[in-house]
Amino acid sequence: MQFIPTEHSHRRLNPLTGQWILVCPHRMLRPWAGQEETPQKYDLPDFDPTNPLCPGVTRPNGIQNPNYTSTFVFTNDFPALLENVPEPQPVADPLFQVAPARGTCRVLCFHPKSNLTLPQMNVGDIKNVINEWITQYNELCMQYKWVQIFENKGASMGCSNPHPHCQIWACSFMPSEPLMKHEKLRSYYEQHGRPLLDDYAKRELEKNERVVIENPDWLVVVPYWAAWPFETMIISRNQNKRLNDLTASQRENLARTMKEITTKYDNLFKCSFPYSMGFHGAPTADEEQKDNSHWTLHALYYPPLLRSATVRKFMVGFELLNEPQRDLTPEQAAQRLRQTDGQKHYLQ
Ligand code: H2U
Repeated sequence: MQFIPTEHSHRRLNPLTGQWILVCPHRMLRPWAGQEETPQKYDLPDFDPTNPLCPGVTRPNGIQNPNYTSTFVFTNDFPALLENVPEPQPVADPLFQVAPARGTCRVLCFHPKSNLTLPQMNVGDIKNVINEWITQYNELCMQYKWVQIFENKGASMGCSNPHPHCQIWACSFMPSEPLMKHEKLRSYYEQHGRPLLDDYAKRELEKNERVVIENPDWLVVVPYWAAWPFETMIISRNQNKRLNDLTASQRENLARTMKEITTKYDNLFKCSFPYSMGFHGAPTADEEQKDNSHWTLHALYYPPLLRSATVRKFMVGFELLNEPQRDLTPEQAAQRLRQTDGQKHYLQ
């Protein structure tokens, strides 16, 4: 029998992590009687005086937000990381290793209106968000090795507040996932003399099986090794290593690209598509002086929905105990996203 990737189970390697992904396309046919998600409501008011992220509102800690008209950043009132914490003593015992963890956490509101999401904002407003990310990044990257900008969108991805916002965590250490990527990217560069993601972007363009959006600055693909059903990656095509390398026109194009992919996401199942997304780039602070030629700036979108606005993928059982498993193939997911309108939002 001949191997057909859309019918037969197989495994794919993620070269950024060394992790294998199990692909089981035939599983899309099974019936589903499990949990159903509740799509995010759209009938929110644009201003809610009880929402601590809205302009002019006094947060539970007594601090009043300014009457902001664009973006607004504040230090998280419940930060996971603090700048001044006592450090644990180093431990020799290999079974009880401990390391210091310092940092700061910020919240960045995208827009004064609570009832907008990124795909519903105009390109100018998204550009303001990108500029604010870069301002924050420039400030934090002097002191911290790793600055993680991320958005949790939708309650099913752990978002606690419907107001459009993201978080920024700046860490005194490189967390496990980027550290693993740092090492994989470096060993590919040492072997091939080129950044892995530059090579990957070129190969994806040649193959043209998983490309969702393409423009001179950015390439959006469902990665060959994607674990989540409609996972995508936005890759810089300009050898940028970090967010603050972007020129004004690359930022503008990033705003358009983000609007397009998130519009496609919303249009796919006609709902406010939940996801966690964030940027990965070369490490900062004392790591910045070192050779980071192996890095390429990219953004990752991890959306949980699988079949509809209400049926999501669960990474549980086999996945937790063994390795991620996906149902439809990355090529099928890319084709569906490519065919979905990315210009006009379905609510427009
Ligand atoms: P999430 O929706 O991704 O959870 O982000 C909201 C963040 O806003 C969350 O980290 C912070 C929470 O700690 N927050 C404040 O800092 N102050 C508040 O008054 C409400 C929420």
